[in-house]
Amino acid sequence: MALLEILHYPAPALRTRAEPVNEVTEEIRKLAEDMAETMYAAPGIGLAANQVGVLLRLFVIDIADDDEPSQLRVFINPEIVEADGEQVYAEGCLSLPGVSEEIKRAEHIVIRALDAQGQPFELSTDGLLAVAIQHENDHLNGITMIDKVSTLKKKKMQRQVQRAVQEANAG
Ligand code: K1U
Ligand code: ZN
Repeated sequence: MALLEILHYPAPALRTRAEPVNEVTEEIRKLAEDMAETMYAAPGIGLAANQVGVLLRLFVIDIADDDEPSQLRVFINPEIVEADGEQVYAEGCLSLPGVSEEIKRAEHIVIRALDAQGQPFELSTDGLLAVAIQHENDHLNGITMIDKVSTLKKKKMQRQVQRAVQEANAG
């Protein structure tokens, strides 16, 4: 397995719609494994392929707490087929370091996707898992949290990201 570089806003890949995966091959499974390792190392609860510069429709999620067994989920060519209700959650984003912002999303969703074996599945879920799925699905469509806030908040978030990246580069 390998750690991948996580791109930071405003990298062009974060603004680009990803393409469907044609076939779930060993190469795609290896990418999903590397993305999972990168997500755990960050640490984070999700990671979309755009965030590591790969423009394919695939993301990984694990919302298990540190004291729980890991529950890695791989979503390939995901489609949110139902979305209802409303919830607000203070989200983070590994591509927007230093930022936490309350984002309004659907409370309950139904998603269809392929798993790492290429098998179709459907998941009906709510709460944090639904938030994380919507966040990662937005990444695949070239949308980040910064596109969901007011112009004033957007400017604040851009400054926060610049500062966090500078601090990280300074060591
Ligand atoms: O896609 C990403 O940028 C990953 C992002 C996912 C996410 C977090 C919160 C709400 C919606 C989507 C993150 O994982 S940010 C880091 C984070 O949430 C976290 C980090 C350490 C422990 C627990 C959570
Ligand atoms: Zn993100």
